Amino acid sequence: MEPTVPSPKAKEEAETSPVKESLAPARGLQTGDYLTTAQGLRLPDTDHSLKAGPRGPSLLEDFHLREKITHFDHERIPERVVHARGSGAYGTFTAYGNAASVTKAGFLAEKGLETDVFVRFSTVLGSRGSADTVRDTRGFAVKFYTAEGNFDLVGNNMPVFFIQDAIKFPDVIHAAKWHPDREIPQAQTAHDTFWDFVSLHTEATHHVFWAMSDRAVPRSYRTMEGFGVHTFRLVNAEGETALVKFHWKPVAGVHSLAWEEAQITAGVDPDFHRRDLADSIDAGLFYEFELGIQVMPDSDDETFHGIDLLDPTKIVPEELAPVQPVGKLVLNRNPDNFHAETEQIAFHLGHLVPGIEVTNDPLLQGRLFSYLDTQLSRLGGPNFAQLPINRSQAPVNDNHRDGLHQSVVHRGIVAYLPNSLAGPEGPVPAGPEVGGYVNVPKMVHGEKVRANPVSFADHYSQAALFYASLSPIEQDHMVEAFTFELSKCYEQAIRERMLGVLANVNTELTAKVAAGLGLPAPEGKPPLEVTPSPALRQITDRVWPIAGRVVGIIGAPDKQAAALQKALKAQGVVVRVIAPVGGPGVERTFQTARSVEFDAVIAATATTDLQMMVLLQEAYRHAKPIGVWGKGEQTLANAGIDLKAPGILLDPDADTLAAALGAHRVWARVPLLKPAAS
Ligand code: HDE
Repeated sequence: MEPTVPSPKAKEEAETSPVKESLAPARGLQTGDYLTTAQGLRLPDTDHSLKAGPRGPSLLEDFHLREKITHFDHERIPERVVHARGSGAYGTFTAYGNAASVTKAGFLAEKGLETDVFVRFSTVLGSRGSADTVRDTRGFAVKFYTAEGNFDLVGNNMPVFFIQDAIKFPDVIHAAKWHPDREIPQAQTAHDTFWDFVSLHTEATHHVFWAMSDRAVPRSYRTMEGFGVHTFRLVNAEGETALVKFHWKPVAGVHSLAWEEAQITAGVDPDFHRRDLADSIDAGLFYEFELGIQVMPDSDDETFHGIDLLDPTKIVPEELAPVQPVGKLVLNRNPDNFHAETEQIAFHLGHLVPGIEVTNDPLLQGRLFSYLDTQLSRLGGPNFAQLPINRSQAPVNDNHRDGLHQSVVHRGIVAYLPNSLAGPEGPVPAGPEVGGYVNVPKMVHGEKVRANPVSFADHYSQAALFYASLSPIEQDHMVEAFTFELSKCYEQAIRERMLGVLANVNTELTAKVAAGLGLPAPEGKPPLEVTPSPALRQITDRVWPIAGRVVGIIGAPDKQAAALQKALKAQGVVVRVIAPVGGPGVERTFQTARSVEFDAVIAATATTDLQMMVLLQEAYRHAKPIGVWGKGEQTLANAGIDLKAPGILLDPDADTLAAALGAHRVWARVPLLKPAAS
C-alpha cells in the first residue's frame, strides 16, 4: 500500500467534510467584533475590576469580574480515569467494499464510500499532563460518523488485555496507576503495586509481555498497529454471521523508540507524539492505516484452532486467519480546539451500527456499561451526545428529554411511545427493513455463576508464542525491559514471584532476567511446543515509507544541506540544520538540539562541542544512521565513533539516507552496543 505523499490538494479537500460542516455553527459562536460578556453586553475594559477608588476594595456588584473569574474557575472537567492523556485528529475512512461478504454495515460494505472519522490516540496510565513516550499501552479509539449512526472502535495498540473479566478492571488500574499516597510514578509501570498484582494475577501475563516489548514505546502514533482486542460478531445482508477481530495496520510500518531514547524524550519533549501528529497533518504528511479483519466461523463453541475467541488475553495468529484489508483511514485534519474536540469526544462500545454486534467476551460486556457511565461524570450529564464532536451525522429522534446542558429545544407534548398524539413528526420504531438495529437471535443459557470457562485458565501459552515470535533483538529488548522494571521494585519477594511467572513462559528469558537481577532463576513449566507467529515481529528486512522522519545536519545551511532538504522533502522527510548559533536556515543550535528529535544525523562540520558529542553518541547507541560529510569525519572521531561501524554512511546522498531511514534503525550495529560483559 503506497502512502500519500504531501499533497496540498488533499489537505484542501480535508478542509471540507460533513462533520466539519456540522460543527460549523458551534465554531461560529464567537463572532462579533467586540469583546462582550457571555450575555453579549459590550465591554469597554477587561483589565480592571470595579473598585471603590483606585486603591479601594472590589465591589460585589462587578458582574463582569464575577462572570470572568467564575467561568475560569470551572474551565476544567475531570480527566479520563484511564487514557487521560491523548491527542486526536479528523480523517476519512474509505471502504474497499470487500467486507460486504461479512457485514451489512454500510461504511464497511459500500465500495468507495467515504466516512468521516475522529481518532484519539492516548496513553493509559498517566495524567493529562504526563509525557507521551513512557512505557505503556496506547489507546487507538476511532469514531466513525456513519450514515447509520456513530460507530466507535475503541481499541489499543496491543491485541490482548490484562484481565479476562471487566470486574477486575478497578484492580488492575489501581495497581498500575500511581501509588495513592504520593501519586508516583506517573505513567510508568515500574512500581511494586503493578508487579505485585500481575505476579499474583497470572492471566495478565500475555499483556505484560506486550507491555515489556518495543510496542510499548512507539516511534510515533503513525507507526503503531491498532487492535479491537475483543472478538465481534459481523452480520451480512443475508443474516449470516462471522466472528471477527479488527486490526489497524499502519502504512508506515510498526516502529519503536529505543528505551533510553523514550526516557530522554519524555523530558526533552513530553509532547513528542502529540506534536508529531499535529505537525505531520499541518505539513500534509497524513497518517495512514488500513483497517483489516480476521474472519472466523461463528461456531457454537466460539473457538478457532483451539483458541477461545471470547478470551481477551488471546490472539488469533495471522498465519491461522489472515488479516484482510477492508478499508483505508487517512488522518488529514487537526482539531481547532483541544477541549471541545479531543477532550470532549466520548467513545462507547455500545455505539454500534447494523451489521456489527458484540460477543459474550466478559471484558467487552463490562465495557458496554463503563463507557456510558463514565461520560456522565466526565461530561457532566446525560446530554453529551449533543456536544458538537459527539453528534451523530444520522438524524436523531430519541425521545430523551431535559437533563443538564440540554441544548435541544424539543417541541410538542409527546416524548413517549406508543402514542396517538405526535402526528407524522413523531418517531416510530424502525424495523430492519429501514435500518433498525436488530440483534441476531442467539440462544443464551447457563447457570448463574461467578466463574470462567475452563479454557480461560491457560495464562502462559500465548505469552510464550509472542516471545518466540520476536526477532532476537526484540527479545533482548524484552529481557532488558523486564530487568529494568523489576529492578525498580523495592520488594524482593515480588521480583522473585514474577520470575516464577516468567519461568512458566520461557526458560531462557527467565535465566537472563534473573541474572540481571542477581537472583536465582526458578524452574517453571513453560509450554513444550510453541509455534511462532512471524507476523508479530517488528524487525524484518522490509523497507518502509519514510514520510514524517527527521534528519539533522550538524553543519551550516549551505548548498549541500539545501540540496538534501529539497531531495528528501519530496519523500516527506524534514531536514533540520544544527549550527553553533541561530540564523537564517538554522532550525536548531548546538544548545537546543537533542538526538531524540532525529531519525538520522549527518556530521558535516568539525566540532568538539560536548553537546554534539552526546548527540552523536546517543544517535549511535540508538542505532540510528549517521552520515559523514567532509570535516564531519573529525567530529565522529572526537565522539569516539568508529567510521567503519555499521550504519556510518560516508558522504551519503538523499537515496542512501532514504534507504537507511526506510529500515528504521541500523540493526547490524545493535550487537556492538551490548555491554562488554555479555
Ligand atoms: Fe477502556 N475505558 N476500559 N479499554 N479505553 C476508558 O472511557 C474500561 C479496555 C480504551 O480516547 C474510559 O471515556 C473498562 C480495553 C481506550 O476517549 C472508561 C475496561 C481496551 C480508551 C474505560 C476497559 C480499552 C478507554 C475512561 C475493562 C482496548 C480511551 C474514559 C472492562 C480494547 C478512549 C472514557 C478515548 C477509556 C473503561 C478495558 C481501550 C473508564 C471498565 C480492553 C482507547 O470508561
